[in-house]
Amino acid sequence: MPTTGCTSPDDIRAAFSRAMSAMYRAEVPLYGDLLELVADVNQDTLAAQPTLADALRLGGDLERLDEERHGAIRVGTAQELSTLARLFAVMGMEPVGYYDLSPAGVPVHSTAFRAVHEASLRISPFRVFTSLLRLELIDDLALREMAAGLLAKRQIFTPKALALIEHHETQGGLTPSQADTFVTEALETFRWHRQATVTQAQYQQLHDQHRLIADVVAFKGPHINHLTPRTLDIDRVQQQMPARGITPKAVVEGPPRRNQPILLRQTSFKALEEPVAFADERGMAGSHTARFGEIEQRGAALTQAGRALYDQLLDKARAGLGGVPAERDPERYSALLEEAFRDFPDDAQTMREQGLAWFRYAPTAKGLEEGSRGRDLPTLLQQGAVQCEPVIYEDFLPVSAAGIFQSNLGGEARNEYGSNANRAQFEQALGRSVIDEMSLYEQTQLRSLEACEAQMG
Ligand code: OOG
Ligand code: NI
Repeated sequence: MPTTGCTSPDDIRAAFSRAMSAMYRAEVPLYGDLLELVADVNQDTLAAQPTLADALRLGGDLERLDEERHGAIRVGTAQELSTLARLFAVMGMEPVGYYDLSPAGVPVHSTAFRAVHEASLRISPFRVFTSLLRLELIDDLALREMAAGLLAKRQIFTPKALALIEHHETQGGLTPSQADTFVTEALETFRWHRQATVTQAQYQQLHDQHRLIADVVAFKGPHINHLTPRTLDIDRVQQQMPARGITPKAVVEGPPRRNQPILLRQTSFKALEEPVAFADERGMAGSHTARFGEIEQRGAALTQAGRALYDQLLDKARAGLGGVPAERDPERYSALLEEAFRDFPDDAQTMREQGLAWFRYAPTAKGLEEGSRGRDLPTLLQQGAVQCEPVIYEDFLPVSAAGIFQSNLGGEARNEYGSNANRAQFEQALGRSVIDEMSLYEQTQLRSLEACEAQMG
């Protein structure tokens, strides 16, 4: 717990998320257009579906809807990653989950920094998908050394940010004015730099190895590469994007459209080609393509059993493509997905009965009046004394993330790095272990049941 007189980490995170959004909006105006579209669609959806509004209110999701966004960055060294972990800790964000992107031909592994308690998530669900470049997967030794050398020379944090991180660690918090300074200083790490740190020739070498390597290595810092607002109807946003001058990728990643949304559906607009200046005087002005926009629709967090079923059905749908990339035949992929997911129950009650999703329980007015009277949970639910809503999924999906990476790296799946998960190595770089997301959902469900018990006796 923060010392008295300190700004709570949740409030620092909320302020940081707003500051980041404002910065990105100024840097990438198309993101602002996307925000407006999402806000319009959310409003229409809530107006058309009052029960959805009620469900969101119960879960504490309604007030946070406009606050909701995630971002992504890519860093180059263990030192950068572990310092980021300390920076995010000031804002109450911890590393949750391990994602291996190597099977998709992207030489990184990742985690998501986010708040872990439902009370904190309610204040600000801001999350950052954070990837660490894996130079060890690059065969070209000379290139690997050049990249490592460039990374060793840069400092992605400002001296003031570093000092405030340390202050937070030793004093247990930041005063309001320190918190303000921290937000401003931390933001610098995520800012776009037009000026590359490499010569044009070096950039080309890095880029030819993998566009992602140039993106991580050739600049002063890990610019935020996208920010993602949460929509209540992703298909509608996808459909309306072109009319607002935004070109979406062809396929929405994740599960198909359902009555009861599950996990996470995502789509993005193509990365922009932006002017950059190289370090050599003779070097001509060039361009770099990295930053994009994304939207997401979040649904129920699944239990291990639910997730296993999801993975199985997704595999089935993808196998049906017979090696043709989904982006090349979106209609067919969408049909395959619909078909495969017929085997996933599409209503909250069945999902609950089959143990496929996590739920948050709350007594109804009737239940509060009556008390539990020794009834068990199914009876209380059936008699309307307790209500429940699925816990919202707060994390990411590796196959979807790979699809987002690829569409913005301008390529299709390559399989040159094999399947190369190495969680232990990632955690060593991070300086701590990542949290298992399932345990977090389980705790949220448990706390809601305990609260029911306490209120109903
Ligand atoms: C991250 C891509 C993954 C998501 O939402 O799954 C991602 C990146 O491009 O750095 O953002
Ligand atoms: Ni994303």
